[in-house]
Amino acid sequence: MTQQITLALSKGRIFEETLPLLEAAAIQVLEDPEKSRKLILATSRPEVRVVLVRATDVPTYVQYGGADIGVAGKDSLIEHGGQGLFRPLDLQIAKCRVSVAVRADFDYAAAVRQGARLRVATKYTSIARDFFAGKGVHVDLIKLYGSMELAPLTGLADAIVDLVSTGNTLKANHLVEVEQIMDISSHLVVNQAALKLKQAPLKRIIDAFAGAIPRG
Ligand code: PRT
Ligand code: MG
Repeated sequence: MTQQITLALSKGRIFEETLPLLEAAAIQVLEDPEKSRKLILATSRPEVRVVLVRATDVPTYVQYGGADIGVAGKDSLIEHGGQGLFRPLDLQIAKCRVSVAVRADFDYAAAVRQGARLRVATKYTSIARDFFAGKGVHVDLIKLYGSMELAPLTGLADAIVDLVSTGNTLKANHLVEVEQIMDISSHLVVNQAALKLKQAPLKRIIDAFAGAIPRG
């Protein structure tokens, strides 16, 4: 009996950048998620299907076995905590960094030096809490789910912790990057029980991905 494999991906950059890796595993996704409203996509391999979930939900799907395997940003993995996940590969895709940014007219260095309490808005509360605790900077964290760039512009916060790739979004909103917290890329995550029960088909996918990871 062939074992069914469910792969969790998010639409957008992770989906796009995972396609060449799937290609290396001889798996073609048969539908374009930008054109279809379907959340379950068939592939050229009848035993493999792709489920589309929010980027931040990929670790949760894989943890509880809603998917056997998934691709998730290190940012999402840290915020999730990683329980129940085996993380065999850094795929070196969807790269960016987590940074602290403030309004161009806000003196971040002075605020930190003076020991002021910083108001920091972010979707990444776990990363932000650890980072500022490590620096001995007191922060009030404000949890947001999107459009972080707006927070310093409206007076909601002094600073944001967000993902940056080209820096264009910060620039367009008159924000400046004042600290780089960590580099981010996407990782392959596997459900720990599935790894034992579906070892052979999962190992084939992991090995094919490993051989196709982009360099640099
Ligand atoms: O969009 P949605 O709210 O559904 O979820 P999401 O934003 O978490 O998902 P998605 O698909 O946008 O991102 C998925 C993953 O891609 C993230 O978890 C990261 O690991 C990775 N990634 C890589 C990025 C970026 N680069 C990135 N630039 N995720 C988001 N961005 C955003 C960033 O938040 C900011 O708004 O792009 C903007 C900055 O880009 P630049 O190029 O202007 O600096
Ligand atoms: Mg997004």
